[in-house]
Amino acid sequence: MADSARAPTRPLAVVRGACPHDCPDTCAWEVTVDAGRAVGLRGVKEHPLTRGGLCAKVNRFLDRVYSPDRLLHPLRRIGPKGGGRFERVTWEEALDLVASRLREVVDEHGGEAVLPYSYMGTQGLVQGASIDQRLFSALGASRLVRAVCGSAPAAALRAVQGGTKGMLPEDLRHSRLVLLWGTNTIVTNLHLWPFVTEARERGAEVVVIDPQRTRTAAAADRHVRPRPGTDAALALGMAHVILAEGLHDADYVERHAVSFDAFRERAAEYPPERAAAITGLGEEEVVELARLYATTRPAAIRTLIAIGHHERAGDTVRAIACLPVLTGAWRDLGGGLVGTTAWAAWAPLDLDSLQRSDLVDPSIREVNMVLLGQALTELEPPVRALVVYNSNPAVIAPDQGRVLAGLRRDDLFTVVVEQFLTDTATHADVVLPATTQLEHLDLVPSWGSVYVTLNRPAIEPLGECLPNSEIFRRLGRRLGLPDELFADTDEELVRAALGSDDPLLEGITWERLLADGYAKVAVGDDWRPYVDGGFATPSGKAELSSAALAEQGLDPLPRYVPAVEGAGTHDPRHPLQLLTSKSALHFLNSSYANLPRHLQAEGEPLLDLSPGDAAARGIADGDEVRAFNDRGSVRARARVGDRVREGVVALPSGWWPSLSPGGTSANALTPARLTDLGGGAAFHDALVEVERLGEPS
Ligand SMILES: Nc1nc2c(c(=O)[nH]1)N[C@H]1C(S)=C(S)[C@@H](COP(=O)(O)OP(=O)(O)OC[C@H]3O[C@@H](n4cnc5c(=O)[nH]c(N)nc54)[C@H](O)[C@@H]3O)O[C@H]1N2
Ligand SMILES: Nc1nc2c(c(=O)[nH]1)N[C@H]1C(S)=C(S)[C@@H](COP(=O)(O)OP(=O)(O)OC[C@H]3O[C@@H](n4cnc5c(=O)[nH]c(N)nc54)[C@H](O)[C@@H]3O)O[C@H]1N2
Ligand SMILES: [Mo]
Repeated sequence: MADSARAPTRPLAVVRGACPHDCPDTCAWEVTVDAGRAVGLRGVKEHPLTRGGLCAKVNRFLDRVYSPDRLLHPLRRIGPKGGGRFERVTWEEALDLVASRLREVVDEHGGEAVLPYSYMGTQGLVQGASIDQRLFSALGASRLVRAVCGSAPAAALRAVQGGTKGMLPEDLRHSRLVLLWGTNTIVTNLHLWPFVTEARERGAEVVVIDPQRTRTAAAADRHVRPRPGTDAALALGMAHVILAEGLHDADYVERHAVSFDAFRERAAEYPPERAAAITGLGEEEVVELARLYATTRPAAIRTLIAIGHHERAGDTVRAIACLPVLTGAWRDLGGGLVGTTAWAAWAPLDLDSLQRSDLVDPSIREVNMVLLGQALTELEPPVRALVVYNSNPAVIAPDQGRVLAGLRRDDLFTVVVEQFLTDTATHADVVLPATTQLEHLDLVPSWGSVYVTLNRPAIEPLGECLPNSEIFRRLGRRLGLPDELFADTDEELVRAALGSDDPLLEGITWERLLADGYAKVAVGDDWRPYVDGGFATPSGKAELSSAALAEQGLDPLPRYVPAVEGAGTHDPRHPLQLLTSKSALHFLNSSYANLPRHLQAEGEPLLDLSPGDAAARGIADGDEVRAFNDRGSVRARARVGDRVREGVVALPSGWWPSLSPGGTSANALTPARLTDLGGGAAFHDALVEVERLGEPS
């Protein structure tokens, strides 16, 4: 951190960049550099979302960069997998070893025996979606389906709206009613909160719909607490009231929606008493929320990712997306629905050139990252080589026990490209050290803002670290793959991404980004994407009943269906619904969960449970407890109180098993089960029992 007491004897350099994290905010930052060392980091003041402030995690990003635990040299494992014993090797040795083993696997078993596994350790396109993709496509490796995060909500919105296009996040400032539906804005999307506050100052009411009393729920005007996984029933119950009381916008529906009658019949199946029975809310609560929503204008719904982490996520998000169509909320600036913004600040970039999508062979098998445990232990023909980068599956993938069993396979050759010796990296045969955002160039798109940001390197790479792009370039050449795939420099890759002719990117050039650091996509001032219809469905209208889903043999209308394990399921051995949200303010998924100051700020993993559920199990606040089901067991300290509703318990996600009390963490309990749409992960449909450990306190 900058030391204000020290008077610099030379001018400090200030370098603009972008926070690399998988977070909706995509902050623009400024790094202060003194004699080659980063000494300060702050948010860019005039950036309309960053507003000069970062967050609890990233304020200490320099701890991450200069951590004594940074990987600085290539390593080769010398002990058992997971044991953490490695020896230093040169880049030459490491890359020769990796290339020769991958070549062997491909020659003997075909490219599909290689599985690349990555997610969004960095959102940057150069370090996350460029040379790496070219290499694995050219090798004919199994194709990873990267569906662990927002794929279910996206698929649901495509069914109703034809795409994910929606309100601009900053237009929440114009709303008179904001429903934060299954999202913990203050913790997971901090830089959106000022717009919510601004709306409130102008008289808006803020409602949080969340089974947990989060920081955001505590700060709202109203907190609605359904049972997890029952929101489809809530939304359909609201639709029932809206239609029964004639509060819908008949003109908007008539002109811009299809299948109104079929939808009306479906909604009729969810009178408030039924919606209340399913959700565990009061009947009056459902009625009031429906009236409030339908009679306040502009009315906005903010959804993000968590409601997509349920088995019936598709039904849920479809039901929710029908509401602004019914009420015509889309007519207003500040009305409608705001989900992710990848349609604006990600998809328009020229990803095809970056990744060379032309090299993708669609006949090669796909492996959904959600099912990694299964892929490593059961899939035929087997995965024989695994290359992990930008992700830490030992922590973040569901069914941790199975994932770790796969990673421990002695016949699996594993390469991990990392900044730290994570719980995944300890299982690698070869670990390759990667640069951090301060040390490499990148172009950072966004899924939560409508800005594109350039990240310029501020310092030289530490130790022998290399950017992912360079590691994959060297590896690709060593594998004897066509040289032309690896010829582009990082700057050329950024320029290629910007080379798209999408009108949203108009005026966003390399030169402009060099000068300003970031740029807003061309969305215009009065962004009301569906004010005159214009939905991107085949019918051109909002599909309250989806023709595309009917074609796939699915119920074209949204409905509430109990989960296989979760909402509406009765399992006397495991009666509690478990949520494993991103409640750790100082972690970003599993990142930072190994750094002393971040860990210290979090304390220890706490299991939230309600007073009734605690009493029934003889558990007092502060007791050591164990949550368990047939997949695993996790130790934590009980926090008894009002944070969760009865029947629900919660553990924070992100803790590394190796740094957790019982050697396992939240995902030891979660199922590797796919969502109804989009192939997402049903993390939050897990049932557990909880018991006290040791003597009563
Ligand atoms: N501090 C911090 N910020 C982050 C992250 C992080 O790890 N740490 N991760 C980033 C990433 S990758 C993502 S995807 C986003 C996610 O952002 P969010 O989707 O906002 O985050 P979650 O914590 O997954 O879930 C938010 C809330 O949804 C509630 N919820 C769960 N199930 C249900 C349900 O069935 N119905 C309703 N109504 N609510 C439900 C949970 O109780 C939780 O409080 O956050 C990003 N920001
Ligand atoms: N139980 C439960 N599980 C969850 C979730 C949940 O809510 N509950 N959320 C899910 C969601 S929404 C998501 S998005 C995933 C997130 O899962 P991941 O994308 O795996 O996220 P991280 O845990 O942050 O791991 C990213 C890793 O990338 C590394 N990294 C960062 N930058 C670079 C780089 O430039 N090069 C290389 N080589 N490595 C780099 C970091 O050091 C870190 O170890 O987790 C999912 N898992
Ligand atoms: Mo995510």
